[in-house]
Parts: sequence; structure tokens; C-alpha cells
Amino acid sequence: MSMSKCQQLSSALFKQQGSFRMMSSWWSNVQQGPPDAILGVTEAFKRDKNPQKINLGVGAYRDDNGNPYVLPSVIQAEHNIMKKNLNKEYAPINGIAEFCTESIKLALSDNSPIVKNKCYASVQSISGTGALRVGGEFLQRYAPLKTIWVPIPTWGNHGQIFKFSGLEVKTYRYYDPKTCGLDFSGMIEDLSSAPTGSVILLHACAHNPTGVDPKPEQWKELSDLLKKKKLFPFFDMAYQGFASGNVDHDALAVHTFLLDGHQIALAQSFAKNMGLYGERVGMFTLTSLDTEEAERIMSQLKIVVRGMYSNPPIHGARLVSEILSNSQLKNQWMVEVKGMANRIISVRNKLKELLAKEGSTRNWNHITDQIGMFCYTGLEKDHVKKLIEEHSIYLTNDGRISMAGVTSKNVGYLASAMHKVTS
Ligand code: CBA
Repeated sequence: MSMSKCQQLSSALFKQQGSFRMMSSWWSNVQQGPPDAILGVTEAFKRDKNPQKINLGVGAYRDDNGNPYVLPSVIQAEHNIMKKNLNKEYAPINGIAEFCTESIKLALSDNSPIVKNKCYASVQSISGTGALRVGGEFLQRYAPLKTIWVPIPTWGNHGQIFKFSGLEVKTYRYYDPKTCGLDFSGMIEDLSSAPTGSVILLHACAHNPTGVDPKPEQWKELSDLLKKKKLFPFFDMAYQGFASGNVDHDALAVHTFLLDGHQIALAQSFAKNMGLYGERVGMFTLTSLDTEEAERIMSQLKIVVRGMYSNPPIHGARLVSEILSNSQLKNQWMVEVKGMANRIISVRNKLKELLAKEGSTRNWNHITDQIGMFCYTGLEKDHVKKLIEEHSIYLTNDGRISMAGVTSKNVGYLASAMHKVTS
């Protein structure tokens, strides 16, 4: 083609593009959306040039130097997997079978009759979020009532996950700002008013954002209530191991309900307890009356998954099953989970101690009373604004701080800033 012809063509194209630009867009009705309440904090943090800045927004564990932490058990599992020379074929729709078996044993325990008798249907999911979304989709199709009750407050994403699944979202009282603790009587009263057949979302442990969990005897009372009222429990277990450092202890609520004969839905995530955030590995489970029912449920879960993303990613699930199926690696991992939980407990103590040293006369007992990754500080919106604008300490608007981002190096700066904005 001669130069001139080429030039003619590109100028014609340019003219076309010009006129295309002048046309009104298909998307002119699209409004600018707000930044995500949690992940938007990280975006703002990244833009900040202050070397002392701290990101206490997203719940992602950091080591005591403030760096992301890849668990040594995960590194070992990666080496083991590399040696196996595995292929990159698609996983089945419901995910890697060995992963699913190991994951359900971790949640329900090895001796669970549900596991032994195969009275469950599990699908590997895109981490905890995906498990909740698959669960929401299934419930929207098959639950007797398309209503899910979530606590106030709850993880900021719950509402939209279930709304996008087509469920109606209602709320029950959970947290008492006056005591910074559980509003158990409010919770019982609201759940008692939920119509039979409603789905009740429960945080299995380390409630996000409050760090306040029911006591064992309160879980038992909740189990009795849900049974009496014929309400369906959906457990979101994103932090197994992170609350107490012990995976069995953190599954106590789930075990209590199962022992009482409930059928449950369960969303698991390995983002936090194995530090596999970006691998997006989790699982959604429904327990069933028998294996025949489990097979029917599984057939429908597979239809849901196929229509959403076909089949899940393989690498994270291989890592989890490598760790959980190898007793030596599993023991090592449990020590590492405990190490993460303990580091968080120690910075909770340190923060409270340093606030007192700063001269703060506020009651900060909830910093050490609350458990898990988050501390619901009770800081108000203007305190949060000052922390961000004057101290480059980033947290969510509701005053939640991710304790996982606090270290022995930045805890002093944090305590002094918290004292300054609250005094
Ligand atoms: N459930 C709860 C209660 C959670 O807190 C989170 C994560 C998830 C989903 C499910 P994933 O999909 O990564 O397995 O987790 N919540 C956050 O830690 C964060 O990861 C948080 O900072 O609140 C998020 O995505 O918002």
C-alpha cells in the first residue's frame, strides 16, 4: 500500500473516531460510584507521602515490621507442590476434591458425623466473599423465605453481596455502643421477631467490625432460639484461628449448632488464617439430612457456580490441601496461626497501656476485651477525619482499626495520635 493510501485510510479512521466521540455514549447515565468503604481506604493510604503513615483499614495481617506475611508453612507447601509437576487443567466445577474434604474437616472436626456420613455439599469458592455470594444465590433459589438477617453492624460487604443475590436484607441488633460489647438481649428480641424460614447470618468468630463475640452459653441460647423459631443459620467463618489462635475453639459456635441438630450454611475463607488473601480460596457448604439430599444440593450448587465463573482457581486450593493433609505441615501452620493471633493480642495490650501513659482518661478496656483482627475503637467520624488528615493514620469511617496493621514500632505513634484527637 502506498504511503498516500495509508494516510488516506488513517485520516478516514480519524474522522470516524472524531464523529464517534461526538455521539452520546451508551453509558452517559452511569453515575460516579463511591469508593469502597474498606478497600477505598487502602487507595487513599497509597496516595499519602507521609513516611509515618499507617494503614489500619483493610484486615490484612502484617508482621511486626509492617510487612505482608507469607506463612512458612505456605512456602513449604509451594515447594512440595512444585515438585509434583502438576498440570494446569481446569478444576471440576465444585473445585478440588481433596481441598473440599480437608476444608470441611477443619471447620466441623475430623470426627464429625456429618463428615463421616457425607451429609454435606461443599463447593470451593472465590474466597469468603465468593462463598457468601454462591450461598446467597442458592438461598435466593431454594430458601423458603428470601430474607437474610444480618447484625448491626456487620462487614460492609454483606449487605450488597446478599442484595445482589436477590435476597431481602434485614438487620438485628448486635452491638451496644454504650458498653462496647454485645447487645445480647436486643439480639434475642430481634431474632425472636424474625419470621419462620428466615436466614440468619452469624459471624462464626471474631465478629467484623466489632471484635465482640457471644460467649459459649450465649451461642447455645442462640442455637435453641433459632431451632425453636425455625430460623436457618448461615455462618460466615472468615477468621477461624484468628480469634483465639486455636482453630477448634474458634469453630465452637458452628459445633454447638451442629450438635443441636441444625442444618447450616457455612462460608469459609483461607485469606486470613493462611494469609492466602490474593489466592482467593474458600468454600461454601450446606449440611444435609443424608447423602442423597447432599447429592441433589450439590447438583444445584454446580449449576450456580457454572453460571457464575465455571470453576474455581487451583493454586490456593492446592496449597490449603497440601497443608491440611500433611500432619507435620498442619501442626506447623497451627503454630503460625497462633503466632499471628498472639502478636495481635500483644499489640492490643500495648496500645491500651500506651494510651494510659499518654494520659488518656477515656475507657479503652474494649481494646483488649474485643478479639480477632479488628478493634471497634468507638472513635467518631471527626476523630477518624483528624487521624487521617493530621496523622496519616488510615482507618474506616466507623472507627474500626485493623489491629493486624499495628506493630511494636508504630503503636506509640498510634497511641499518641489517638490521644490527641480524642482529648
Ligand atoms: N466475611 C467477613 C466477615 C470478612 O471480614 C471478610 C473480609 C470476608 C471476605 C468475609 P475474603 O473474600 O477475602 O475471603 O474475605 N473482610 C476484610 O478483611 C477485607 O478482606 C475487611 O477488611 O473487612 C475486605 O475485603 O473487606
